[in-house]
Amino acid sequence: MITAAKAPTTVYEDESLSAYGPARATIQGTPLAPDELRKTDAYWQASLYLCLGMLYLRNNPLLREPLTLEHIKPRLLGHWGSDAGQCFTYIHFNRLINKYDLNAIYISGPGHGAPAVLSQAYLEGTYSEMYPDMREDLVGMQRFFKQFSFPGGIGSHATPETPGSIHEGGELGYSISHAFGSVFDHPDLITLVMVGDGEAETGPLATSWHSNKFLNPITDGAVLPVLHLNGYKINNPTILARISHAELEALFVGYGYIPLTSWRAAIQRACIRRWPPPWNTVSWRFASSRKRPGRPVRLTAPAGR
Ligand SMILES: Cc1ncc(C[n+]2csc(CCOP(=O)(O)OP(=O)(O)O)c2C)c(N)n1
Ligand SMILES: [Mg+2]
Repeated sequence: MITAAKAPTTVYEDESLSAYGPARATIQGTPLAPDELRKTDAYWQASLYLCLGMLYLRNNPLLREPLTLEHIKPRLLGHWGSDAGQCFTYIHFNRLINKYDLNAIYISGPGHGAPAVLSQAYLEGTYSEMYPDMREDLVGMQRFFKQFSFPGGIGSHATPETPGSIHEGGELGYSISHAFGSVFDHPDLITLVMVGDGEAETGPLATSWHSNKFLNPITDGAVLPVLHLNGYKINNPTILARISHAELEALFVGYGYIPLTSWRAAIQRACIRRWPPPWNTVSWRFASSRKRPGRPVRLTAPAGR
């Protein structure tokens, strides 16, 4: 018997996601207190500043002097594209890890956007702990910026030197497989995996959405894939950001996920909920009307470009 998959109803049924569209909030209420929201937003802005600093600056890290050519890296190597979305997701996931005392890891599919994870390591203090010459002061920040993708420094992808890194960034396609591998036989682990929309076009990644068929919800942990629809693979349009939103949702329903869509403003106010066994998974929810447990995939809005 063939049963038609029922796609969840979206709040914006008639509106397709556009890489150029406005930020839209889809949740009701205010899960974050105003002060918490302000601080989280400030942390995000600081992260973005660090990302830009790594990409462009070799000196004058806090722009205390008027910017000159001498301060700018002569050759730019590095990706901005996924940095904003990755920082955003990382920060909010961190907030939830603290709030719910979760045992969790973050896997960066677009590991080419290394400034995202490096900025977090630096702000958390682990970078300076591991590399004491890169302290959280003016001199340390200058070194931290300059070394990024620079002769004698570190790579532009999330390389093994990145504190806490166990997944080499750079070769696209394996993030979902690694995420599922990480939770097999680890029932308490939640792995959030960020997938670039360009990365999603690689053969290995396109196939690996089906890894959910191998997951035992009782003996394994949970994977929370976040698809980052920033619309581009470097500067070329991505397929998943160009099909209609209904088609995109239907695709993921077909893969066996419950797609939840968050626009930038919605992510900021996203809340988390743990379902009881046997689902044993975490569901990010932006609309309280959704009561169905499952294995969600999040389709994240353009925030990177
Ligand atoms: C297997 C593989 N093929 C090609 C590349 C070259 N490459 C680096 S980044 C990138 C685009 C990735 O797009 P996306 O995941 O959307 O990241 P964004 O450009 O949005 O940061 C490509 C094709 C690669 N790193 N690995
Ligand atoms: Mg992209």
